[in-house]
Amino acid sequence: MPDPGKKVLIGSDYYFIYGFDKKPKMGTVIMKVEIFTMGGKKDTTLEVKVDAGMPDMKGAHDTGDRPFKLSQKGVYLLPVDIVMPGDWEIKLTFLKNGKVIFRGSYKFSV
Ligand SMILES: [Cu+2]
Repeated sequence: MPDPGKKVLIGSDYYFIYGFDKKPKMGTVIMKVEIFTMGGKKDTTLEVKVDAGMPDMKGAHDTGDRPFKLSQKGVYLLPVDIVMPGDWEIKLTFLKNGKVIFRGSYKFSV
């Protein structure tokens, strides 16, 4: 995926912007995702999940797919625990009516 803060297209109907509440470092970071229709209207009808882990340490810290929670402002939020320095990867999955419509990943170092 493009870097945090950039638009990421989901097919031809939606785009989203994802980010963290702070630059990821040891401890808990809050991931956030905002989804918009192509017309720029906020959309909260999709389901979003994230799996976080260290690619070089398969299975050591993988969180498995966990669903984001929707805030009252329509922002998808989820805390992610960064428990070790090194290379991390988050994998996002977007579903509409239970069907996967987008998968993407982002790697970062802590
Ligand atoms: Cu590790």
